[in-house]
Formats: sequence, structure tokens, C-alpha cells
Amino acid sequence: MFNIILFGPPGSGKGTQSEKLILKYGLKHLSTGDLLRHEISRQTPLGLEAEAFIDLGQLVPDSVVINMISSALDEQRGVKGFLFDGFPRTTEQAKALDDLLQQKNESIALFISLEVCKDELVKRLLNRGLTSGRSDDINQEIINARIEEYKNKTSAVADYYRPFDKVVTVKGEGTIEEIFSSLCKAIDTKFPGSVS
Ligand code: B4P
Repeated sequence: MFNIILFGPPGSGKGTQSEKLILKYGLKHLSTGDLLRHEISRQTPLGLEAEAFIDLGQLVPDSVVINMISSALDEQRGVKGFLFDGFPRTTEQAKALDDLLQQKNESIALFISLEVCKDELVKRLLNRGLTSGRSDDINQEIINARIEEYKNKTSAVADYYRPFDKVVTVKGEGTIEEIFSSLCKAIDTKFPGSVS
């Protein structure tokens, strides 16, 4: 399997670029943000618990997200690989993902970090908030809280993967096509012949 983590702060383009990468490389998209929003829309107990954290711009507790990803991995058979989007967001989640993959004799091949300045992140998220209906995108204070959570809890996840020579940094500013092309170049350089 060919498993990739697409990493970056809120609004860095993870979701946007994931949609394009899964088509090109034939991967299964696993977005914890999408999975949580699905639970919220169905008002399940997990969704109700997650909603309280998301509405404050905070991360959902590790145990909730790890169980959710564990079930999602078990549901998928015969896939070429996974594109993890928005997961792992803490070092605890990264360790849990390693364990889950190891049980399947799998591992992470590549960790791609999208880099975008704070002003651009805020601009994109407020802009999405005009149409997305997402409660965490409409208020600048909540957006600031999400970016703080990223700095305090999530950015260290890159350090977890760095010793394994799996981390690649890609500039996440420019047009969507320009960034997609940089991402493909990063993947193809590291793994020639990985296209589906
Ligand atoms: P996510 O759903 O992961 O939300 P996100 O980080 O805001 O999305 P993303 O980064 O993918 O957005 P994109 O740039 O594509 O998480 C939401 C919340 O769920 C978190 O705050 C947290 O509470 C919780 N959560 C999720 N996973 C968790 C975990 N593992 N542990 C704990 N909690 C978790 O899009 C942003 C906007 O920018 C879009 O409108 C897009 O069109 C635009 N855009 C993208 N690229 C652009 C470009 N190049 N130029 C201009 N605009 C661009």
C-alpha cells in the first residue's frame, strides 16, 4: 500500500488538494474533519461530543478520533493506499496510527506538509464561511483558536515523522493547480511510478 499524510494548518488546502490527489494516485481519502462532520449531521453521540469542541475551535479528544479512524481503516479492504487528511493532529494520534498500520503490516510512505502564512489562512477560512455553513469558519476568534491549536498541539507531529526521512514541505500558496503540481512533483520524486 502507498499511504500518504497531507498535513498543514486549517485552511492550508488539505481538503482541496486531497480531492485531486486521490483521483490521480487512486488512493482512498480519509478526512477526520469530514468523518466528524458526517457524525454531527447525523447527531450521533460521537457527533454531539465532537461538535462541542469543533464549535470552540478546539481539537476533538484523541480517543474519539483514533477510534473513528480505526473503524474507518477496518471498513476498507483492497485499497491501493490511504490519503490521510487532517489526521494525525497530535503526536498521540501519530503513534496510534503507526500501531494501527503496523497491525496490517503497513506504514506511512510520505508526510507532506503544506505551508501557508496566517493572513492567507484566515482569509480563506472566512471566505469559505460565507458559503460552507460551517460554524467554525464564520468567526475570526474561532479561526484564531484553531490556528493556535495547530501551533500548540499539531505542528509537532512533523517532528515525529522527521527522523524517518518521510517529511516533505510544499508551498501551499498560489493557485490550486500550481500547488497540485508541486504536490505531484514531491510524490513522483520520492516514489517514481506511484501514479494509478
Ligand atoms: P478539517 O475538516 O480538517 O478542517 P480544515 O483544517 O479547516 O480544512 P482544510 O485545511 O482541509 O481546508 P482547505 O484548506 O482545503 O477540521 C475541522 C475541525 O475538525 C478541526 O478544527 C478540529 O476541531 C476537528 N478535527 C478534525 N480532525 C481532527 C483530528 N485528527 N483530531 C482532533 N480534531 C480534529 O480549504 C479552506 C478554504 O481555502 C476552502 O474554501 C478552499 O476553497 C480554499 N482554498 C484552498 N486552496 C486554495 C488556494 N490555493 N487559493 C485560494 N483558496 C484556496
